Amino acid sequence: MSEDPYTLAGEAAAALRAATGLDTFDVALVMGSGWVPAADAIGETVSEVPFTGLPGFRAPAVAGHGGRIRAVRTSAGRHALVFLGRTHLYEGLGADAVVHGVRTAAAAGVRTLVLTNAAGGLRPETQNVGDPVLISDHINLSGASPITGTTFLDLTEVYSRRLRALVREIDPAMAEGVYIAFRGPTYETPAEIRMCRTLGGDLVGMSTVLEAIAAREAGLEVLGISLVTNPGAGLSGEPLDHEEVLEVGRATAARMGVLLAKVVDRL
Ligand code: 6GU
Repeated sequence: MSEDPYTLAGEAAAALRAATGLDTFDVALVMGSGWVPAADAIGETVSEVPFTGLPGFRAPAVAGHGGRIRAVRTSAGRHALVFLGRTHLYEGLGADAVVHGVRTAAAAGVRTLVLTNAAGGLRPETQNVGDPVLISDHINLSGASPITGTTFLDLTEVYSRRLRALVREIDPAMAEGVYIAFRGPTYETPAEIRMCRTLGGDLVGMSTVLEAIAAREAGLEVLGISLVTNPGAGLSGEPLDHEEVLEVGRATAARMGVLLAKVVDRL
């Protein structure tokens, strides 16, 4: 196995092609925890490959983040790679491990990446539990970057205007907001949530931003959608509970899947 992360992603893409019998893929979707019903709604499963069978992938550490890649054929005949589970920075494996799936998807021919996540809502328009919110931009407070060496990368339009407009055609009422990412695994303090609101954040979470950066480096067009699973700490008076985050994901994944299926077929 290679040490260079881009070479390693090329090896994983070759293994993925061999395992699925498919040569190239139109789109990849990274799903939040326990989103199997969403994946089911995208289309017919061609094959499923566990992360453990591919170079550079590790089985995710947190319960509910089951790690595998599903190759899907949509009703319109598109081929999608659906990542069920992802590596988070809080697992301590580093930024390259976090974005390995995105680099693998790019090496497998994907040109469009859909990133989903479970997030805390920070404003009235982004605090309805179970609602999807379009990510318009991000603030990376994770302290990490997947871009190493001397590469400068423009991030003026990380989350594609074109793809956001396309989602808006499907659901004109969907809220849009800025996603702030922390390293985790702690949820924020109420003071940090107040800081996020002051900074212009609408959503808060522990994923997505490094993957979006790696995708832009690879030239992919990126769509980001958060599923609001709870208000940020201190906004509701209730403590935050990972089980509750997973439960909201499970309860609303099918609805997210119907939306994502429409998006994929209109790309
Ligand atoms: Cl409130 N914070 C973070 N960092 N991640 C979350 C969340 C909050 N809710 C769901 N995921």
